[in-house]
Amino acid sequence: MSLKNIFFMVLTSTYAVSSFAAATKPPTASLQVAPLTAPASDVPTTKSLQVTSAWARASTNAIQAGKNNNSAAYFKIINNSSEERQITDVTSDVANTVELHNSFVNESGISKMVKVDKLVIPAQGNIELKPGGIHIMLIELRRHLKPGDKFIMTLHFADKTQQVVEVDVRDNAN
Ligand SMILES: [Cu+2]
Repeated sequence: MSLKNIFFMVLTSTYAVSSFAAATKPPTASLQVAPLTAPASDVPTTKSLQVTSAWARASTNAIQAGKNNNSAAYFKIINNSSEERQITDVTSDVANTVELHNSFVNESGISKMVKVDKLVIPAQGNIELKPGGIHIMLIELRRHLKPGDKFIMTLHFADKTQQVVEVDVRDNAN
């Protein structure tokens, strides 16, 4: 075999290895993102979570600098799968900061909130976020949330998947 042929073989095998590596690259996280148009009550599959009754408290004032312009979002989430799921983060463009919160009443009878790291949805179970309990805290709203408005929140799970939720803005009293 001539030196030229050996050189050619090395070249082609290098090419084969690199193209194989490219073809077997794991899918990027963006492939797992639900489309923005997905309705909140998407039909559940064995892998997915069903989110129902997603709503957020209307903000009391138009956004003004220095005002207490926070809100909170609530929903029920049902896990039909046989695996526990954990919400580790929530994002939305309606607020500068979005946090997972739990409410409790302290020994003086005063209602307090505490930030939590994650929300665990047990296998074949559900959790309900509601006023006075677990909620999604929307801190420093970027716009006034009026009753009848809708906005999008993205739930981020510990397994790196995401789920988009459409949230209805409602009056506090309703
Ligand atoms: Cu809170």
